Amino acid sequence: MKPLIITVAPIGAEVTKEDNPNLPITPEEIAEEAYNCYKAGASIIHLHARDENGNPTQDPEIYNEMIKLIKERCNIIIQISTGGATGMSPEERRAPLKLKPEMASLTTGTVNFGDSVFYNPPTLIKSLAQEMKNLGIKPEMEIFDVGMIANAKKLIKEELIDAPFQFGLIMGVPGGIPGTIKDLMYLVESLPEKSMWSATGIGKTHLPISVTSIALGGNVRLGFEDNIYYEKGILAKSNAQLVKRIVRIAKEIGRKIATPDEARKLLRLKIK
Ligand code: KMH
Ligand code: ZN
Repeated sequence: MKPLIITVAPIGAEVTKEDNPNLPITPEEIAEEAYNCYKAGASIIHLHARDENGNPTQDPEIYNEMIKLIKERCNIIIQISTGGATGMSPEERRAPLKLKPEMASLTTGTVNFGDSVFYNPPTLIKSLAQEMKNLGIKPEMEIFDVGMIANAKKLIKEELIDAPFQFGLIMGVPGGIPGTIKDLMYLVESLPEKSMWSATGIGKTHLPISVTSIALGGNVRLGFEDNIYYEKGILAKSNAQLVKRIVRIAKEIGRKIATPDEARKLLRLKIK
């Protein structure tokens, strides 16, 4: 099996310090957390940004500051969010692409998101994919429900995405595909040829989805964006604590851990 690529998503847009006081918010806190996760074995960081009040923002200046501080510490791959938070405008969401990160997320469909709607109409998906292609940014196609794979295949057919096609299977969002093993198998079997994938399960689905993905030869995403608990009723102390556990499990079942440079090679990233 190929080495395991671990993506950490330490911030997200929805979780607050009230939910877990260990949530990193400021660029300094986020950079330190990135470094600790890198040391623990993460090779990609999925980045969201928060303003000085802790609210989600897509302000490129804040992204720029975070990226600078992270790059001073380590060579973890930066994947910025173009999803931001529900309700943000397309212009806000795409703004940090101008920083030319190595990777960016690209959700390929609209989905109910708890009590909100995460709105991704075809014109937006296509224009984000085109912009990423023009800039040489590798998209990670975020799949919250099965129809999004069909939309991703359309982008591939239109030659807007280069192989290997990187998919992030984000399971268990209320409104999206549930986080069961059966659903994971269905998503994986529905992916096109030349795909790579990582999976994450929201909340209590986190561990079963992670362990199954590792055993199947897929990759994993973890972190406070998806899950703030270490175990039932016990909050995680840090994102790095969650990375360390996955590294232990992976090693026990014979998966090596990819370094950022190994992940760059496997994903064929273009931007240095
Ligand atoms: N915060 C969600 C509404 C992404 O980063 O691209 C969207 C999200 C996906 O987190
Ligand atoms: Zn995200």
